[in-house]
Amino acid sequence: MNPVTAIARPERDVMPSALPVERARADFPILKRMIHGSPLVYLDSAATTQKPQIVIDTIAEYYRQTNANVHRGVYALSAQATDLYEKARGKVAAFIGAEKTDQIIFTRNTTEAINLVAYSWGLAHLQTNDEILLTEMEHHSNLVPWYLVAPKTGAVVRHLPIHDDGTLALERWKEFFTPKTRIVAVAHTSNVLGTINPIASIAARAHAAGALVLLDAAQGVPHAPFDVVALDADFVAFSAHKMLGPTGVGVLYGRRELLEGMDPFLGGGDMIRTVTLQGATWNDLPWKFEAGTPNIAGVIGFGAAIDYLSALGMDKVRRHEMELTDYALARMNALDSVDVYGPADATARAGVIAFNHRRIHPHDLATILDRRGIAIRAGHHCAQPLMERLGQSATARASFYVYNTRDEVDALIEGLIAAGKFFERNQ
Ligand code: C6P
Repeated sequence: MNPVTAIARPERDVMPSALPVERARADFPILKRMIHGSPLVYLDSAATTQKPQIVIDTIAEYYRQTNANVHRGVYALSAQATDLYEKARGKVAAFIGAEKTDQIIFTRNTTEAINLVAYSWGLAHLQTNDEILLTEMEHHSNLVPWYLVAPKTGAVVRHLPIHDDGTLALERWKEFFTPKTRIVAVAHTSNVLGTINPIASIAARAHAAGALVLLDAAQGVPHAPFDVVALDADFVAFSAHKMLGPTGVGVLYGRRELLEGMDPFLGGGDMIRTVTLQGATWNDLPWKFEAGTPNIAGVIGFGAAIDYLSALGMDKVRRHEMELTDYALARMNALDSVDVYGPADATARAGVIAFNHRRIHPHDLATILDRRGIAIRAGHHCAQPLMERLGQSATARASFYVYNTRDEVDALIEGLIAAGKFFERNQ
């Protein structure tokens, strides 16, 4: 394909997203930054999202007006801090359709939430030769905790394969899901391929055989309406920082009877009912799993992020990302020099696109694009087994969120074409 054809923008225009993107962009102060003399084009929201002014202000206001420890003081300030903290828990519960607020446990991030389940549930329930079913597309956060816990229990880890198009090979389910499978721990959405997995169908299969289902929803909850009851998940893990909230706050949702039956993951202040010289008893849910002073300001800021996303409307967020992804896929597929990974159809995937330039290493590509103000991620994306399956040591990756525009996709494509020309000239 000649470069002129490559630059041509596809005619396949879709209905413009109902999301007020330009208005939303004004809410994100960082988007006004210039990087190497060009406006920032931030295409790495799968790693972490930018924060709207309201989240930044809510955190600052908490420290200015309400800072005190939670669940401890009888004085007004502590009661107010506790109230804000617990209200944020309620917002998270409503956002994902949890039946009860006490099913929401605040952790540091998705990683800690999955470790909590692997240790607290896994150590108590897994036995020799039990099986833990993961998939080939998992992030290290949903691999390594199981690799740590399995040998302590004698359990075995298995991985459901994927097809070349980046979808799960569910037709091979019976080969990998056996009478010994106790838990299926699976990404709701791949952080590399963008694949949105058929969770309700996976949960139905697992539950029919008495196994549990844990969802790594780090790339799921932030991007579309999410209903834990409809998905019938037993555990769901996700991170605030991937949905406009601050770093240092994650969530574990759990089915109540499971959480009630589990021992604490960490011990210390706030998670106990009584402590004597002989031992201790545990607090009620959810505090049983929240040892020590939590990230109070972060949780309250997360509540503001949830309000912001809810006001935008998660159905509109999903549609906006799907339209951008459809547009970006069309433009990338028109470039001879670029290979795209994951499902071809934007309706089957989230707004994350892993790709490689045939002549340029992803790290070089990311560096060249950075000179134009374009931030993409390059590397193994904490998914080394998936890289091996793709036959790549690394890929480039662009990911979208509520503030990204078609013009930014165009800037990426122009950057890719310019990088190709630059490499041809310098070889
Ligand atoms: N993926 C990415 O650039 P933490 O770091 O605990 O908030 O999230 C871990 C995690 C777990 N599962 C999935 C599917 C993820 O995408 C991530 C984070 C980032 O893809 C950082 S490696």
